[in-house]
Amino acid sequence: MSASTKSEFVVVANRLPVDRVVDEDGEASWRRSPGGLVTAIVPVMQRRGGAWVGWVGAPDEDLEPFEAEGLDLVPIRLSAEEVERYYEGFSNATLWPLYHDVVATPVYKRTLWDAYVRVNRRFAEAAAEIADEGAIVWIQDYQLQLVPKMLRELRPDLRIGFFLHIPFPPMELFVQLPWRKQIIEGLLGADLVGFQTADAAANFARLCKRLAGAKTHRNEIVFDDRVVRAEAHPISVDVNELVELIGRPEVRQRAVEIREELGNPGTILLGVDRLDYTKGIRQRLQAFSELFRDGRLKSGDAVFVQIATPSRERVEEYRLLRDDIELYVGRANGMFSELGAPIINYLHTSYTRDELAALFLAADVMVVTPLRDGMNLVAKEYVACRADLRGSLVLSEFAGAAEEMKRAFLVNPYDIDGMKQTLLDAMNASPAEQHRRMRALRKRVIEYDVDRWAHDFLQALERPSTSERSLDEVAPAV
Ligand code: GDG
Repeated sequence: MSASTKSEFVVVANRLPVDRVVDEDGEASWRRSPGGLVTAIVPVMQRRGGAWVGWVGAPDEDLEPFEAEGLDLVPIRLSAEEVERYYEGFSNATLWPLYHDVVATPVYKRTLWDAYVRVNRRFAEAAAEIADEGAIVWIQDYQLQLVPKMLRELRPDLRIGFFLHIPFPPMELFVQLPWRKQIIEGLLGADLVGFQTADAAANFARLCKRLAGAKTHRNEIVFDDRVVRAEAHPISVDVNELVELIGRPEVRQRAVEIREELGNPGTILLGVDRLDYTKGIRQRLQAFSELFRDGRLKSGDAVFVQIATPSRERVEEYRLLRDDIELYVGRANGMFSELGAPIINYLHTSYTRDELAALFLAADVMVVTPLRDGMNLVAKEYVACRADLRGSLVLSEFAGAAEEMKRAFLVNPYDIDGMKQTLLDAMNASPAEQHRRMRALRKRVIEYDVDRWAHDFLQALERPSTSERSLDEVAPAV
């Protein structure tokens, strides 16, 4: 790809959609990263001829734009200090806890903010450079909330969309942020700001009014003589990919083996999460092990498999969380297991998609109990894999997914007693009840998969803006 090539469609995300792989001879190449976002957006890029602006994932890498997996990739360089301050710092130690109900204490430090501004500007400049006249630019997630405004200043001709993958907090929490006005105005540089839920969009609109003096009318926000729309576009999963996986004989065979390896327990419960303090891993394991303490379950009745994928290991809170969970698992197993049959199988590692699909097939009860979550794709992946209409989903009310998945066994993860009862209800659900619930859940996930999500967002972004109508007409003074 030459430096002068321009693209009509540009995605801007913290990470590029490829990972570097090194073969046995030390030869490095790029492979498409797994994950719903990449799977959803890549076909759109292939149709439109798009470019992707992002960081390669390692510090101090100076790479020219390159092509991989048929994609035009524009790498952004981050120094080791920027990784620490912009990524581990402002993104993951400030914004992440603030946007997740302050379940950990956010770090507010001016040096982190300064790095966030500097890196956001670098992304905006790279996008401005690569975008064709009138191009569509789609910016992703909380690491890049200043990019819409910065990019609009550089390139007012562009059509700019932004999608936030994590929750957007209510005003009472957001106003803690010393740089709250800058973030709101940063996002208002977009034509369309997409959120996982209607509540998040409403929180944003309210803050625009309060902090930026914008006028709002339903989902339209008038700011700086432009109309910005705030809409819910709940992300989903690649149902076709998962259905193909569970159709493979080796995956089905592996599901049978998993049950055997676990000692053929009465019920297999499963949790699959990045090891993150927002995911409620500790709370669910506590509810489960208290059922043994109370004598409502005994060894052999049930086994909990908790996959905890390593995540953000350089951030202090994550190190503490790991210690906390591992101590808890050790204690619970020590107290309630029998020789050779731990009640909790805890695995701090990451697995292939095939192995995950086999685990989903083996699990009788999928337990998804975040304290707060933008959406939670694992809940949707489990449902997509249960073409047999068996299995039960226990789902936190505080996951974005709960808005669409009312037929799950919904729980408040802070209510340990309530969660204990719901786990038992899910374990004891009759096949007929499992069918009824799973059929309803699958209907939604199949109809509204990740292709549909990307398509709907982009269609909304391209829709002739109401700003072409009279502003007074769309936004009477409120
Ligand atoms: C953010 C928001 C929102 C997990 N372990 C392995 C593995 N995974 C895959 C899962 C799933 C993905 O990672 C995790 O997605 P989630 O949605 O559950 O959570 P976050 O990572 O926090 O994602 C979230 C999402 O963005 C999308 O907008 O839903 O709310 O927080 O796909 O299956 N994949 C593999 N091995 C593992 O060990 N291959």
